[in-house]
Amino acid sequence: MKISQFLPAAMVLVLCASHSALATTIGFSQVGSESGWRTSFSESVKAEAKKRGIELKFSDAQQKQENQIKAVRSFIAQGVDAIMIAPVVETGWKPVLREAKRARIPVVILDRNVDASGDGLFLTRIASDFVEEGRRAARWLMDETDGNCRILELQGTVGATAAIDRMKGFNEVIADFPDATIVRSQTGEFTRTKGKEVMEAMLKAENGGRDICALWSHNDEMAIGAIQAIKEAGLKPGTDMLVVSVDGVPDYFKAMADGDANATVELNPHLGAPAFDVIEAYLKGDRKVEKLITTTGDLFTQATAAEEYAKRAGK
Ligand code: GZL
Repeated sequence: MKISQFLPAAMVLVLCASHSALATTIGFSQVGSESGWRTSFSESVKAEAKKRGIELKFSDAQQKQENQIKAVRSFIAQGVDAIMIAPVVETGWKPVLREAKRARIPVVILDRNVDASGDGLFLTRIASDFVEEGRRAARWLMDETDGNCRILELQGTVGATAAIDRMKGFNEVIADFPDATIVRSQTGEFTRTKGKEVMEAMLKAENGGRDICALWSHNDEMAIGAIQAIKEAGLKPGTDMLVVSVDGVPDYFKAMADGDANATVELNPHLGAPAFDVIEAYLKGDRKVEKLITTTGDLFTQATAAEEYAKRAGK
């Protein structure tokens, strides 16, 4: 029995039109809010969704993969139109990605990678080239120290693409400098608190840091925590010990303007727009999409820190 037998044609047209005008619903599983950069990334995605009239179901996993997987399963059960995942670590994603594929729900990976690229389990990944970020940080430091530097390294989250690849890029460059050595390397889990705690321990183990030339931190958050530890050890960060990092968050520009840090490679947090572009095109039937869409960022130093901070503060 067709509804149109009961309703005037005009009302059936209105019903159809209103159905097709229903907002696209997208589930977004976010790592957490461990850093200023992550918060900017989340806020940027939410603002872009609002601008486009997309209904965004947002889940903060507090850096726990099991919470991310639960959220993705919930999105599948709710029958969302698409899913975006910013994975905390690379492994353990294939089962839930297969479930999304069986439910015919397209998935876009944002920022860090998943170990599932060969199986057609996601549409595309949108991310920065983390290896190049590590190379750029190392090139800056080698230029600054003529390749003669004993380095402490604060690693990001163990198993996260950003940590794996930044380390790879940095080590690739310093391999050409026999007098550049990473003397200690430990994870600070991308957080300010852990970065300070781990730096305190590394300084204690390294003669109070007196023979250390530089700190290489996989993100600004840990570097800001470490700067506090360097000061408490009686050293001047940015002078006695150079500080180089990645992300380009406002607080780090402030630290550079204050002379407490020296350089950072900016990481673009605006991943929502390219992700929504891909999803909206896919939902309209476009099946052509790059497997990787790369974002870029510049290296910033103290020379422009004050003006860059003024542009970013409070944003
Ligand atoms: C890298 C991203 C990292 C940031 C950190 O793209 O995954 O995670 O560099 C964040 O600030 O915690």
